This record gives sequence, structure tokens and C-alpha cells, in this order.
Amino acid sequence: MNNRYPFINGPLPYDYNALEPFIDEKTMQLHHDRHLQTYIDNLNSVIEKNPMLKDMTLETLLCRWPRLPQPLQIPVRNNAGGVYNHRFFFNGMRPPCDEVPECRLAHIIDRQFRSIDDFKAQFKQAALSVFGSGYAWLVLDRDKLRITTTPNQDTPLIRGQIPILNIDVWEHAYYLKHYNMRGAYIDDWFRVIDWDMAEKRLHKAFKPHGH
Ligand code: MN3
Repeated sequence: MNNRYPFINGPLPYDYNALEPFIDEKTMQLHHDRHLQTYIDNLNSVIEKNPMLKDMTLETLLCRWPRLPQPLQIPVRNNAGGVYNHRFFFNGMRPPCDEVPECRLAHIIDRQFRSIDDFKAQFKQAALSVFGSGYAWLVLDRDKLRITTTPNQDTPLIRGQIPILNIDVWEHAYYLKHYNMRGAYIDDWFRVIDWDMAEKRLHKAFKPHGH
């Protein structure tokens, strides 16, 4: 995945219709080819005009935007966030599969949230609580899993949290299929979570600490 200017919109890791019947083909097409593309185009255009940003990775842009010159802060915050959040969301899904595999993540979820079902209930509550547009996240915060939310295109990176999973709850993520029923969309999203990817992210998050 290219992580520096110029950013390009790589293909999804699955077909547009691969998440059917839970997330529909048309939504995936518009969401990836238009919404994400727009964030990529806007981010590239901000960086093109401000060469001081050219060598920064996406993550660096997202951690440093508050220290950038004032006129750059909002454009970098929103557009780098839009690129990061969408890539993370799309890469965190896969064709439907009911089973949560036996893995370290599942074990920690059981320990911290009592069970996968309790985790899902708490995660759903958080995702429903986002007022307007934003995301709900499962993050690693120091050495604990935590459910959190961010408004608009903000990311948890700036709080030092390491993302494990996210769900986009902007209406464009579900309106064509689920209309205004965000709860039904969240339930459907649980069916297409790529738990193997989440496990990989957890593994990577623990690595620098030598666990
Ligand atoms: Mn979106």
C-alpha cells in the first residue's frame, strides 16, 4: 500500500460484490472509487502545493497536523484522515464468514469484554452513538483493547492508540442498502469483519514492545 505522496487508489482486496448480501456492490463501488478517490485527489493536491509535506508518511501527517502551519491543518487532518480511515476500513473486511477464529485477539476480547457477543454489543452501542459522521474503532491503548469513536475523518493515531478495526458510519457507507438504519448496517458489518487482518494488526502492534 503506498504510504507517501503521490497517493494512489489501489484496488480493493476483493471484488465490489464480495461482501454481498451484507454490504452491496453499488455502495462498495461508490465508496471506493468516488469517496476514497476524492480524499486521495485532495490530499495529493494539498501536498503538491506544499512540498514540505512530500516526504511524510500518511501516519506522520496524521500525528503532526496540529503542528503544521495553520492553513494546512484542516485540509491535512480531513484528507489524510479520509485516506487512512477508508483504506483501514476496506482492508478490514472480507467475504462473509460467521466464525471468529481461535486467535490471540479473540482470546483477549473474551478476557476483556467477557465474550465476543458482549464485545459486539458494546461496539454496536459505540457505533450508534456517533452523532453525525465518523467512525467506531477497536484500538490498542497502551496494552489494553478499547472501543472508541472519532468524529468526521479524525483518527485515533493522534491519541497514541493503535487501530485494530474500524467501521465507517458516515451515511454514504450504508444508505443505499440500509437507508437510515445504522444498527442493521453495523450488524451486517460484523459478518464481514476480516478477523485474520485484525489479528495481524494486533500482532504488529505488540511487536515493538517485544511481546
Ligand atoms: Mn466513507
